[in-house]
Amino acid sequence: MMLFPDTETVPIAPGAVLFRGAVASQAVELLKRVNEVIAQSPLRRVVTPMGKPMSVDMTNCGEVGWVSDRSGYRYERLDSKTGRPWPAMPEILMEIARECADRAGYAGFTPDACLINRYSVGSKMGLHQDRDEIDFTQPIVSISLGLPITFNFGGDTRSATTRKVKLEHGDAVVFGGKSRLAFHGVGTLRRGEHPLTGNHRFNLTFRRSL
Ligand code: MD6
Ligand code: FE
Repeated sequence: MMLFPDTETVPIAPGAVLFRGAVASQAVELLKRVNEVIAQSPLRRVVTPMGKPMSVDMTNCGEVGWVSDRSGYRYERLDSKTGRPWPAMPEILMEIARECADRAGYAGFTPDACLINRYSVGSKMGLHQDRDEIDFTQPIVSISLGLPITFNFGGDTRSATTRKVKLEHGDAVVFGGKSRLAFHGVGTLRRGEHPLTGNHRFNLTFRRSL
C-alpha cells in the first residue's frame, strides 16, 4: 500500500501523533468503501445518555459498533436499526488502521470496530474521553476525510488546557500510550465544499473494543 508518501509527522502529545495527508492517496477508495457500509447500515443521529441528539450522523463497520442511547455508551454486535450485524470492516480500512498504528509504534493493532462519523455544517464534538474499550494499551486510529476541522487536544482532566490542531483531508491521528485517555474533541464544522465529500467531513475511528 502507498501510505505515507513524503508527509509530515506532527507530534501532538506523548503517545499521540498526526500523520499529515498520510491516506490522501487512498481517499477515493476509502470513501467508496465507506459509502458501501452506509448503504448497508445507514447513518443515523444518536442521542447521548442524557437524551440529547448528537450533531453528527453515525454508523459502524467491524465485528462490533459503538452505540449511544439512553442506556449509555457501549459496543454492540448488532445494528439496532437493521437488526443485523454491522457490515464487515473492509480490508483496505483494516490495513490502513494497522499501518498507521504500526508507524506510530503500536505494532499488532487489530481493530474490531470502526466508527464512522459524518459531520455537516454546524456539527461538532465536545471534549470527551474514548474509554468504552477494555484494553487501554491498544491505541485509537482516526482518519479525516473531506472538509477540515479543528481538533482540540486536552489532557487528563476536562479542565486541562487544549492544544488546537487542524485536521485536514487524508490526515491520520494515532492516539495511545500516555494520551490514550486524554480529553479531546473537535470544533464546529464550517461551510465548505470538498471535491470528494461535498459539504461534509467524515471521521473514521478505529478501536479495539475487547
Ligand atoms: C473527530 N475524533 O475527529 C473526532 N477520538 O471527528 C475523536 O473523537 C477521536 O480523532 C479518539 C482518537 C482520535 C480521535
Ligand atoms: Fe474520541
